[in-house]
Amino acid sequence: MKYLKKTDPQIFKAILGEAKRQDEKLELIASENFVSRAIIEAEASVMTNKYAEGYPGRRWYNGCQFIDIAENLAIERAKKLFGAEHVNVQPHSGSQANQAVYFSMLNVGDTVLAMDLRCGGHLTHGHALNFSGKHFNIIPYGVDRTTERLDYDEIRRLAKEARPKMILAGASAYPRIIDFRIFREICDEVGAFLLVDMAHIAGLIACGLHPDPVPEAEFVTTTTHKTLRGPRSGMILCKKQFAKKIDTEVFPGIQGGPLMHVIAAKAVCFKEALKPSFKKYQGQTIKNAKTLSGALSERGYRIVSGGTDNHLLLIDLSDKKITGKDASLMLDKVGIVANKNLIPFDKQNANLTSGLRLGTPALTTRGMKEKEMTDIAELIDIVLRKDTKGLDAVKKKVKRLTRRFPLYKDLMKDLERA
Ligand code: DSN
Repeated sequence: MKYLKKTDPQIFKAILGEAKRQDEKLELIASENFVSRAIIEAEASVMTNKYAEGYPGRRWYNGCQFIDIAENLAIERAKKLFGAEHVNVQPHSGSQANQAVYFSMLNVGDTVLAMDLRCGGHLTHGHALNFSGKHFNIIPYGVDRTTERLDYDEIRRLAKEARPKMILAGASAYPRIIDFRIFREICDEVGAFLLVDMAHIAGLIACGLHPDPVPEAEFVTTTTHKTLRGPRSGMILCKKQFAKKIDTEVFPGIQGGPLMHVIAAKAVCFKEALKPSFKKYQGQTIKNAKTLSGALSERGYRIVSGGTDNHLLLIDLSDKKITGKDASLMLDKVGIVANKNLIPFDKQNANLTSGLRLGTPALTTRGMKEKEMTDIAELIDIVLRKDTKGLDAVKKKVKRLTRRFPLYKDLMKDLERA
């Protein structure tokens, strides 16, 4: 980064600071991960210079022969990874992927059944201030009050009552398996089409470690940077019959020029995800989440729904006299990064929350396993118990752990050398 350092020392310093922060902290935000150096190289490449409005072989600008190679590779690899009939790799984000499906298939005012944000859904699943909540009639479904799991009978009942045009399955903070086949059946019963937003669990699905939505849904959207461990971006998979509709909605419908450096990086991500080692990684991510959940539960924390089947868990702090907001701030001070999160039927508002969401994708990428998860549960417990005498020891342990599992060793050296 010697050019950057010379041209813009302030930005160079910020990047160095961020690299150090990532290296020195325990990252437990469930939606974050660390990409490979290969992905960083593809994303920080000259492909950022090229305008390529259109699709491979039919662009509005000339000079797209190498761009087409990258986009075609991304498409073919994604198709293979997920067994999809058609893939659009151009959405800049998961939100835009969802937006493209809404606007290509629905009219403003149409009814959509989607998971309530307060029970684990996402902003684009109907939040009042989001395009979804502003333009569509959203009927939210939640989880069962006792099991804190999806209640498919209730979802069916709501669907029969509301007759939605689209049902949206998928979540941002739901630790259990989602049965996409039942969603398909409900859609067929009421004449709706199914959109599955698999952003959080895409990596698990790619490896067969979570039931597959692709055969069940007309549309499957995802981000590419969570469990999938690629660059920050989005993607849409759909049945062949909707290919033209969805492509036209992405461009020129809601986007202009695709970000070709990001698409090249997505292609690298999909190549990495097709390797057998990726399945091992996803399996370890789940084992780590289960271990972390079990260890916290043994220490007296109530885990929403009693545990986890995937990469994340939610701690209910309402009996600990501490909000999710305060818990996350206290943890951050000792180098443990996690986010506050609403839990089902939360009595707190979204700014405070009673919950803390923890995820294991990032730490698993660093090579951490069950033993480290048990140790981290102890550290979290010391902080949340407000054992102020123990805090220095926790900070030291975080340092020791992050040193034992260094991140981007060469990158850190390169940055410091620059
Ligand atoms: N903001 C993401 C998350 O943290 O789950 C969802 O897009």
